[in-house]
Amino acid sequence: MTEKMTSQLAMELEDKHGAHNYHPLPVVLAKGEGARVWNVEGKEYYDFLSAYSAVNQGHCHPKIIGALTEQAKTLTLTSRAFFNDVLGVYEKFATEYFGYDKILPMNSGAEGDETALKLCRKWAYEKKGVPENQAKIIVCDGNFHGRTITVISMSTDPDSRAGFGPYTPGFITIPYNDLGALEEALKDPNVAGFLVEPIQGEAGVFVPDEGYLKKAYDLCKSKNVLFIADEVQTGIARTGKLLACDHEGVRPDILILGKALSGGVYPVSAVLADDEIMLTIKPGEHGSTFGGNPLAARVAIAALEVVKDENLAERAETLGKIFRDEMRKIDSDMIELVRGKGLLNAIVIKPKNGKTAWDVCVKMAENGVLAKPTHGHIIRFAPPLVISEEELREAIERIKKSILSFE
Ligand code: IF1
Repeated sequence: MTEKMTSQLAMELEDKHGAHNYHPLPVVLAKGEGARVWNVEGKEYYDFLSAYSAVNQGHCHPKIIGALTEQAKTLTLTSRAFFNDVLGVYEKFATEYFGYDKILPMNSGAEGDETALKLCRKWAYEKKGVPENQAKIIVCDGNFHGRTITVISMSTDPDSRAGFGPYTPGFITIPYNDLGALEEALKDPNVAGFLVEPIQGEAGVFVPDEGYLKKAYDLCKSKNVLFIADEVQTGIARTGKLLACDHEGVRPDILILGKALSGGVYPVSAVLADDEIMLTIKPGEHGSTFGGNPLAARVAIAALEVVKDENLAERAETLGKIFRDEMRKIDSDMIELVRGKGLLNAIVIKPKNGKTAWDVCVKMAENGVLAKPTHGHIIRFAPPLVISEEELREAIERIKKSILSFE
């Protein structure tokens, strides 16, 4: 390629040659470091999306990139037909880190969810005694677990779901944050699991009532039903604890992780569970070409070490409070509501003079802060957890200025 790259050219190339399954903000990024990214022309932004909470450890963290490049020069992929000398080290490290007997490594978050569903069904037939092909899994309205056919079969969002049928059966949908509905659904003896996001990310950072997770967990236990937490977005320090379930002292029977498990460097996901559940899947019954490769394993170890070394959970907790306080102080009737936990936050925008959350995001981008609207009227704010208080306050000023420009 001889033509000089510009933002315009990059957007034209994507439009012309790529599938049109996204509608991005007109910002073309070329470089990242910590909480900041730069476009092709060198304009600097604070990244308040963090690739949907994958880049919790900050862009191009030297320790994670070091692990990646070192391992990339040595051995990248063996498949699981053979052992490799890193996977077991990672498995020991990660199971001790999260407190489970076993880990099953995959790549994308959706694959993590698929794996958890398979594991739950297998457990239902082998341990709980559910009759063959009768297992049901309870899921929540407004959930987001990824893009595969089975995962969208659980979805209630028409954009994710419509036009892709027929759908996978075996799911019961109940309202989120509704213990009565859960109790009712649990009366079905063939229910094997309850899959839940501790905070619904895509739904607009919907934080359930305090005590919901704990009570939901207890209800599941009383019916011998597995409590399955999708912490792909909420996990790895994002909400102010290592896991969002930790806020209520809940230990999921099956835990799904992705995104920041690699610091956003490489697709790494995982499912964690104890032997009673995990060992129901036998050799040959599940797998992946790339899952558990030595590159992923090295990257994940480094990414998890960074979370502890740099106290990212505590940082998220403290900085999140500052962020919500400052947002609530902004004197604009466009701000209907500020909500969130740790550094996973959202503002509900009330349109004004025809200006919507999208216009606010375009204005923020002009002013050097990147965020993305979800469901039309909600803006999610999730900077890398390594952002300094000074950087955060500067970004807050830019956000304020952007919102007030519509007054
Ligand atoms: C896209 C949303 C976020 C997730 C949870 C599993 C997955 C995700 C809780 C699947 C993925 C992503 C995917 C990305 C947009 C994004 C997203 F707005 F769509 F909902 F983060 F909020 N569980 N979330 O949030 O993980 O297979 O993608 O690795 O465009 O699909 P994946």
